This record gives sequence, structure tokens and C-alpha cells, in this order.
Amino acid sequence: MAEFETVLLDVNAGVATLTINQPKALNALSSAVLADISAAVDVVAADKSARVLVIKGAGDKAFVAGANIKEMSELSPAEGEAFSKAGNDTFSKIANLDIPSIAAVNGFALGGGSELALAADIRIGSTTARLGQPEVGLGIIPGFGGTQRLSRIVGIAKAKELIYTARIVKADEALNMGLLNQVVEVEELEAAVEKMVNAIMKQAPNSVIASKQAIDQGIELPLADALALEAKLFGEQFAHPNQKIGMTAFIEKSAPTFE
Ligand code: CO8
Repeated sequence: MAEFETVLLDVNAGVATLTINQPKALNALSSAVLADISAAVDVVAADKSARVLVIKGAGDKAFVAGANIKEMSELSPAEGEAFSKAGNDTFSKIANLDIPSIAAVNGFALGGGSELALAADIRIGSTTARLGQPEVGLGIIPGFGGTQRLSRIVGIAKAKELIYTARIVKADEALNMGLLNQVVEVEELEAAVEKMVNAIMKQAPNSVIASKQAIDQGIELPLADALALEAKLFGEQFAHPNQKIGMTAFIEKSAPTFE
């Protein structure tokens, strides 16, 4: 398995786990960390055994406390744009993985940290999760996808409120607005993520991948085109042995064993 300086990557029994491993700096995203995330995600994309990606932060205080403010403080406008683009390219790689991704949010997920969690398909938080986009309080704006992905997930009005006021929300409020899918006690976070991973891994892998494609590509299209895309992907499922395996198992009242 590839080695990285600032992140850990483990692929085991179909589950890729990416850990941002800079706990002393609350896992803040420097350009070195972003480069390691990007390289690690390339490894995951190329690993055909990986069926789900889990993203977490090392330590008990933060998922990721944002882009590295010390590094950003001296950037020129052109360097700022390049840094934003590097973050966006990296997080889009995560969002565009074929396989689903789950962010395990423990503690602070602020700025770029919130945006990293937003790039995942699903967010499970502990009761200590604190999410927000504090950028306007630093004289910048969310630059790693926050203005776009937060709006798509919680709706434009809520995203505007959170971004304009820089308000950090606690786990229960994040759950209520759909920013977190689930909230559990800190000591239950790992088990809750594992349970979700297992629930996904029990399904037909090709159908999970096609569902993600239909949802993510469809949302960019006019409804009629998105429904046509759904029909096309639906039809394609019948060309895969897992359709027969799944339906035969249902009819025979047995558990399917998917390819
Ligand atoms: N960048 C750099 N270092 C950080 C960051 C950060 N975002 N967050 C924490 N750290 C460091 C601290 O400097 C400190 O280091 P040291 O021990 O060397 O002083 C260490 O981590 C521990 O942090 P604290 O002592 O501050 O811990 P507290 O428990 O007192 O506070 C907080 C925790 C509330 C999370 C606090 O650290 C904090 O407010 N951090 C900054 C949060 C923030 O504003 N994040 C958003 C940053 S902006 C951003 O992410 C923009 C993304 C888009 C970029 C666009 C490209 C241009």
C-alpha cells in the first residue's frame, strides 16, 4: 500500500479508509495535505477491490479544522485562485469516485474541512461534530466547493445563512438540516460507519455505482434528461448477472450472493 506523509490510507476487505493525519494542527489542509489526499484518492480509484471509501480525521478534536490559515495568509490573488483550484480538483476527485464515500465527522469540520465532508456522499457525525463555513470572518469565501456543494445539500437559503454569518452548527442542527445523515455518540461513531459500510456492501456493487451515477449526473440535467439517464442506467442493470442473482434470490426466499 502506498505511503503518504500527511494521510493514512488503508484498503481492507473492500473498505478504503483515508485518515487525515495531522492531529496537532487539527488536520488543517496545507497544500502538502491536499496533494497527499489527491494521490491517495488516485490509489483508491485504481484499486478495483475498493467498494466504499471512508474519510476521517486523526485525533479526537477535529475531522479537519479547515484549510491551513498560516499557509493561506500570504497568498497573492493568483496563488489564492490556484489553491482553491487545487482543493476543488482534489475534492471533485472524491465526489467523482465510482464508489460511494462516507465522511466520519468527529469534532470540528470547518471551512475546507466542512467542504471535504461535503464531497463525500454520506456524512455520519458524532455528537461532538461542529460544522461551518467561517471563511467570510477571515476575509475570504469558501473555496473548496462550499458555495456549491453546501447549497446542493442543505438548500440555497440555509447555505446563504450559514456562509454569510459564519455560524458553526452543532451535530443536532446539522442533522436536522440534512448536513449530517446520522449522529451517534463519539464511542459509537466507528461502529455506525461500519454498519453503513456493511449495509452498502451487501447490495449489488454495480447497482450501487449506477445509482450514484444517476443521482450525481442527473442533478446536473433538466428533469426529462435526468429521467432518460435513469432509464438507460436501469436498463443496463439487466445486462449484469447481479440482476438475475438478486431477483432469483428474492423469488427463492434466499439471500443473494452478488458478484
Ligand atoms: N489552519 C492552520 N492551523 C490550524 C487551523 C487552520 N485552519 N485550525 C487549527 N490550527 C492549529 C492551531 O493554529 C493550533 O496550532 P498551534 O498549537 O501551533 O498554535 C492547533 O491547530 C490547535 O488549534 P487551537 O489551539 O486553535 O485549538 P482550539 O481547541 O483552541 O480551537 C478551533 C479549535 C475552534 C477549531 C480553532 O483552531 C479554529 O478556529 N481554527 C480555524 C478554523 C477555521 O477558521 N477554519 C476555516 C479556515 S478557512 C478555509 O478552510 C477556507 C477553505 C477554502 C480555501 C480557499 C482557497 C484560497
